[in-house]
Amino acid sequence: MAEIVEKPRTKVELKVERPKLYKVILVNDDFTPREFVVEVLKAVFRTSADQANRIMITAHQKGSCVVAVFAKDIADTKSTEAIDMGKEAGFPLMFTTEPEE
Ligand code: TYC
Repeated sequence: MAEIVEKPRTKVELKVERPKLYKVILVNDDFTPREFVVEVLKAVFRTSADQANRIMITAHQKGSCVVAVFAKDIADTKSTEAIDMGKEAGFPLMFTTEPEE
């Protein structure tokens, strides 16, 4: 007698979650020259000179400024790269990352 083979009925649903985005935040300090901050922003975050100036001035006046948002690994890599540029030049330039709400 032929065996009845049933297809599995379990429905597999793929849930694709949008990766969380992270803000990279520029933090003000009293030592890093303004022009150096602008150069780092242009080099690491590929901003225009105008955008870099506005971000730098905002951080200078308010204490911090969001530079851009990225996937976590990119946000971490870019902030480390930017901090290292400061370190190599002897400046305490600081960037932090935090998840977007
Ligand atoms: N406050 C610095 C100065 O007066 C310039 C500066 C701006 C440094 C923004 C860091 O995130 C910063 N030389």
